[in-house]
Amino acid sequence: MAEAALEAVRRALQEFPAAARDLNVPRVVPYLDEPPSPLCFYRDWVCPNRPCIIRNALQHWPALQKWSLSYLRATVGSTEVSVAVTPDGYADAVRGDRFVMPAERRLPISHVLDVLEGRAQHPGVLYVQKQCSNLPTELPQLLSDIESHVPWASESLGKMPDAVNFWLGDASAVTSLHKDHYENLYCVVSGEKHFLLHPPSDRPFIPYRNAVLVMVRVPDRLLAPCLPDLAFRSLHTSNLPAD
Ligand SMILES: O=C(O)CCC(=O)C(=O)O
Repeated sequence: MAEAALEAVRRALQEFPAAARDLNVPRVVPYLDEPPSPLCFYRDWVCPNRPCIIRNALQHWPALQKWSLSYLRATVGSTEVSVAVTPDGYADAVRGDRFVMPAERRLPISHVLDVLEGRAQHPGVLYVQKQCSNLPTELPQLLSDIESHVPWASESLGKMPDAVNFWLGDASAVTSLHKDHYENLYCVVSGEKHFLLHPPSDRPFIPYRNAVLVMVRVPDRLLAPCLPDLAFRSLHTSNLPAD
């Protein structure tokens, strides 16, 4: 009897993610043709944890017209920024029992652009990707090309952004599955970005376990796509997503 009840619970749990999606998760992420009002943004998207794609939100940013590769080269080409370097593009990735952080190099933006354009070689995959407001701290010359915050979002959330980050990479740079403790506004100035989103109802089915936090630590010449040979530096153990 108890076994039958347990089996029924197991079955119900197995069906739960699909049922929750059917009930509550739109099949496609909706497009808005203009930015929502602060109230609508909060009510319709932030509160129910729903993603949306907003068109025509950044038209007034000079960056949209200006940020070509040649402009970036001329304006910030010689500026050194922190660049994540990985053997295969997977930064902050779980490998076996380890959570592997990328190596970090200080490189001039012009070198990153050369590599992205195929004009220069660098071992591994380069990705300008920081979470600590690298736009104002590392590339202040670009600030006049954007707004320092997105006014309708700041009003909606009742605060200014905690961080304003600049990301630059190509299709091989992949950020691992994670949950942010922030609301994110991702402003695509050029190119495209693919996100794989899970609804909150998937959370119990995404495996978590303890992983040893390590960092890729190899000379550049060894950053070849052969992970098993890489050396790692242990940082500390932390509770992190398993996949
Ligand atoms: O752009 C990326 O690669 C990652 C962005 C990210 O981590 C995020 O939006 O939470």
